[in-house]
Amino acid sequence: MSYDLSLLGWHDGLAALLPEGTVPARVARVDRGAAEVLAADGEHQVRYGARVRRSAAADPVALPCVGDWAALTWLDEGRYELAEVLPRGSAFVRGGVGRVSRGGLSGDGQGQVLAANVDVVFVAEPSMHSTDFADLGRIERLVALAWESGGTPVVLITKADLFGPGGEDGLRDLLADVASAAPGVDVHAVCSPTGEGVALVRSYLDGAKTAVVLGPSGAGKSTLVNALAEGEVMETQHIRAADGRGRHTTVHRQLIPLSGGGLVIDTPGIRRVGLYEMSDGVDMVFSDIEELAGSCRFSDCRHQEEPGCAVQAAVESGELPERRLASWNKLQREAAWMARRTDARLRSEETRKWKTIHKQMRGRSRP
Ligand SMILES: Nc1nc2c(ncn2[C@@H]2O[C@H](COP(=O)(O)OP(=O)(O)O)[C@@H](O)[C@H]2O)c(=O)[nH]1
Ligand SMILES: [Mg+2]
Ligand SMILES: [Zn+2]
Repeated sequence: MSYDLSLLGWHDGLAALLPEGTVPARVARVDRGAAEVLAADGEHQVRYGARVRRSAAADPVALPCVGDWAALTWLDEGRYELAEVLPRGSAFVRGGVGRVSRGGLSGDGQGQVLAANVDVVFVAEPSMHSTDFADLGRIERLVALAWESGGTPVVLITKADLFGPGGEDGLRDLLADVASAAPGVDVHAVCSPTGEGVALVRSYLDGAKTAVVLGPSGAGKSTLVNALAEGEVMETQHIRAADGRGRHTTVHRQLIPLSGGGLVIDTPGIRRVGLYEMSDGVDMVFSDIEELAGSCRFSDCRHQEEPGCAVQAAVESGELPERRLASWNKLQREAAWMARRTDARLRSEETRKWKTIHKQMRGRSRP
């Protein structure tokens, strides 16, 4: 299997960055210290060179990740090595996850790159999740991260069929609610098994664009990726027929090239996405609140109990849903907290660095 690099998104701007004597390849998947890459001469399993390992040890953000463009060098022993990660056009970074600390917020201030060089971020949210409707707060959070990544968010309300026959009104209302939770963002209803909306989703990848699909587990992300790829490339969740146990769920992030160009990255459900150095993203998702805030009496209004608050007035008049102001507050606090964590980490790194230098100087001055 060989690849036409231009269908994988390779362009002249990247060619200019490629070190001499190396071969370009796109990272399709990573697995502890090794990557599966797509190159003009086929797929390869490559290990990381010394330079990559060194920079990743200093900062995990430098680790190769799915979607990266890499420079490969051919080793005498007859295999490629991943010598360098080319500068990223965009990166989807999440704060450290899995650690819940004081305040109930997760994150250790260390970012992790989920996907690189992504043009479009599909935020998949099921129209119904057991008995609950789509979670608007989760959409806001992922859309904020998407803006921050440099990609363009598009919200996909999956499993549109769950509204059932005659549910068109309910679905229309839901789409309207989602549209107001993500101003300026395209929102579409999708039902992958019937193919509804799939061609429209595919059109976002025209021109060899790269998309990542985010959303909770069970949203139908892998089913959508299979529909886009017109084949069973990703396993979807189902009860294993043989023993009736276990569910196939996506555990790896994987880049899938589509025939005719364009790529899509499938991801496991993200349970908790911390906001990492988030600033503009939150403002963009809450552009309606930002705009109202311009009419508040005080320029530093926190939209709580201040007199002349245009945001509170909009909540009272019903123009702005109360849920949305609460969500804004939550994400603002979280972003501020993340920023402080990151500052603290940078400070302690700085201190560590100086301690090492001082130790070395002392060592050297000793006779
Ligand atoms: N009713 C319905 N079920 C769907 C749809 N898309 C996916 N599913 C089912 O939802 C389950 C989870 O899908 P999967 O693609 O594995 O979700 P993922 O965890 O987001 O990758 C599977 O049993 C799918 O068959 C849909 O549009 N409608
Ligand atoms: Mg999946
Ligand atoms: Zn205000």
